[in-house]
Amino acid sequence: MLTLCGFAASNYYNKVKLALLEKEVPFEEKLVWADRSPALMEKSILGKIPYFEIGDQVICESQVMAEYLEDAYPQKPLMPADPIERAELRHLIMFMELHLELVARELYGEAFFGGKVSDETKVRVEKILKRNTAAFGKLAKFSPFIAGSTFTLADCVALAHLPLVGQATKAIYGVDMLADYPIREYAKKLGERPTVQKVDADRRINRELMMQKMTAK
Ligand SMILES: N[C@@H](CCC(=O)N[C@@H](CS)C(=O)NCC(=O)O)C(=O)O
Repeated sequence: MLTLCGFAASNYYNKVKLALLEKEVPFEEKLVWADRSPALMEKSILGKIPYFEIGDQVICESQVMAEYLEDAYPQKPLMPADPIERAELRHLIMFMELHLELVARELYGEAFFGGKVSDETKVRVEKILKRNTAAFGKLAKFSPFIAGSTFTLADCVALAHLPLVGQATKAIYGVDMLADYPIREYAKKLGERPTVQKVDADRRINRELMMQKMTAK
């Protein structure tokens, strides 16, 4: 049995979970907090979640996990067959992860968790995000899906990450730096899918639990 390990408040966890649900791959979930415990570090070399346990085998990194699913469960594909189209889809995914989410992630401590981010970091991140959010329009289609007319792995990524990037920039700079894009409408439309509703319901419950754990510390 395929086991998805991690916690449902995590955007990377939810990217993979949505792919599993969309592809109708049977799986179990195991709650693992990113607590750097020896047990976690043994599975995931940087102590990051999500990861898969498949018998004794562990697969880390959400994109590697998602592409493993494409290889192992080719039914209900979330990537096109054509190599060029696959490359374009990977480009869009990589752009959202490297150039939007990973950059905005530096703001999350203050935006979502009551921490403090230095002014130097805020200035640096804002400069990078200005450039990257402007360029994003050259790749994202929203017609109605992020990569065009069909639901793909890029939608699992976009739904997991884009709202966070918007919320984090709004919280730190007072401006949603993705406001030029129809993300609210897009998320609402995709929110009609039972798979997306399931991921979101579990995310809310787990986020409550995570906040309780953090305040109890
Ligand atoms: N590149 C990784 C990123 C995963 C990631 O950053 N996960 C966060 C939770 S959303 C985490 O485990 N953070 C704990 C840490 O970095 O120590 C992936 O795609 O799986």
